[in-house]
Amino acid sequence: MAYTLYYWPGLQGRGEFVRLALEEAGAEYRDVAKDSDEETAAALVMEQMAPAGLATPPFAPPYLVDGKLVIGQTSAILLHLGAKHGLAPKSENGRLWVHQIQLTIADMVTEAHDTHHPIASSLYYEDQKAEAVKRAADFRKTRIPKYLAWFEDVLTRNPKGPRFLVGARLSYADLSLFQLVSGLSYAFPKAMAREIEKAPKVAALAEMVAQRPRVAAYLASDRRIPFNEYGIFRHYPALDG
Ligand SMILES: N[C@@H](CCC(=O)N[C@@H](CS)C(=O)NCC(=O)O)C(=O)O
Repeated sequence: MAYTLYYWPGLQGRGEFVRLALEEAGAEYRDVAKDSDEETAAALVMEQMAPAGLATPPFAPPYLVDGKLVIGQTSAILLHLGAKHGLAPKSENGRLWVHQIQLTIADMVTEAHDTHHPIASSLYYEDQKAEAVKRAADFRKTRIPKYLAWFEDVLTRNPKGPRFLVGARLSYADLSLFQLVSGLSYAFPKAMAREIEKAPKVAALAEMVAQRPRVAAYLASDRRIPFNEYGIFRHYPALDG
């Protein structure tokens, strides 16, 4: 088994960005979240994060074990997988540009999470609902349009055309943008129906990624955990509009 992915069971979360890259690459991997019952899987994720003798313990899941390498941070995992599986350009400029786009996607993922947990991740949504309603209103009004406009602009400026974010080939950033658009559309169906119309190249990219044979097979399989209200992208009607 080439890789082991450690992530919380029962939700897509940030682990999904890694899964999409592994699936598109056709890589063999063990997904700890799906190996056993949820309690055992969660315990394993905690246990293996900082085993004795490991000098590079990740701060939080997802983390990927590749032989002796243990890599935390979604964007760092993707940087590694991108280089190994041809999911990023070979040039330093291209590699950095894909990484920069991924980090921007990661920023938006955190902001999406913070719409339902604006005060503390350790509190229930219901205990911070009033703040969540305010935070989500701003996210819908200013942040979704600003990020989507930036992704649209990146596609428009790509000298090789707007099919991919970078150059003329698929990169892990394209997979991640697909996941971001899917998650936002699940969480904020009303707002996204409005906003994605203003970003037609982003919408086309998301559609194109969904139709790639390996991604389509993965999405149709039981390996794809459905969106739910445990993950980052949660649909709470009070937060949409
Ligand atoms: N910046 C990190 C964030 C990692 C993260 O926040 N992981 C969550 C699950 S999605 C977690 O379990 N965090 C525990 C914590 O922050 O204490 C990444 O992109 O991977």
